[in-house]
Amino acid sequence: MVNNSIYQSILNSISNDEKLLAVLIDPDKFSIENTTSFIEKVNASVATHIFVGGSSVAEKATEILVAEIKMHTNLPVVLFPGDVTQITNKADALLFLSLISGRNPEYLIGKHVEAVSKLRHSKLEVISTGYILIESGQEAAVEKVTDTKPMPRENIQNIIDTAKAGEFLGMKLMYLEAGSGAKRPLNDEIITAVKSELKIPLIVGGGIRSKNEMKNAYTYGADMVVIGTAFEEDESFFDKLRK
Ligand code: 1GP
Repeated sequence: MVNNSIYQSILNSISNDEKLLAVLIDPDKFSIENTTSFIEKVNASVATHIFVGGSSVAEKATEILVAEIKMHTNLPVVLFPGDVTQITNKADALLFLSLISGRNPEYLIGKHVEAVSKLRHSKLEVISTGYILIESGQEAAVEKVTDTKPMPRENIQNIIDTAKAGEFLGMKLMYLEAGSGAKRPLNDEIITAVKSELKIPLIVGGGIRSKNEMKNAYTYGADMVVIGTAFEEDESFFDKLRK
């Protein structure tokens, strides 16, 4: 039987008109001693998912952190890996990312092939996800690590066509990204245009630092918002997002 419970629950939430929020934890920037208190805040907030991943993470750090997080929450823990080494069976699901804004074959198929030996007998729910990096005025870590260029903001048609191509290829989620720590989040025009083209759920992340920016992303069409840096920099942000 195909394990698709997390994906199915995302679809169910969307059909019930519920908005989703993922808190992104980068093992490279997070002190494991802080897990209990941080996850307590996540649990008390409107967050619906925990994403774990980063552009460059030490081997085993993800597995150790995910195991610790799972001891403190019932929220689904979803891997958002920067590399194959970050895949661990301790999580509930894996965003099987294809960097479709770029043209580096390693991030379109190479890493995926490498990942299979870890996934073949795993119970991790594998969710095929298109990942589109949009330029934000500064070089994103993803650009450096993957040696790809982001898509220019102005060329909206190309962004839409890329997202739609991902959907036609069978991707189950589309992740529209301004890059972690982006100075400004994606604008209404881009989110609205992409949303209007897609039948699959739309995830939006990068540079969202206030409740207002989060709400805007939902209003423009995001089904799920991902926030990482704002929580890393100031955990009191959770107080504004209490259930
Ligand atoms: C990064 O979209 C995520 O991949 C979250 O971005 O860290 O800017 O919130 P921030």
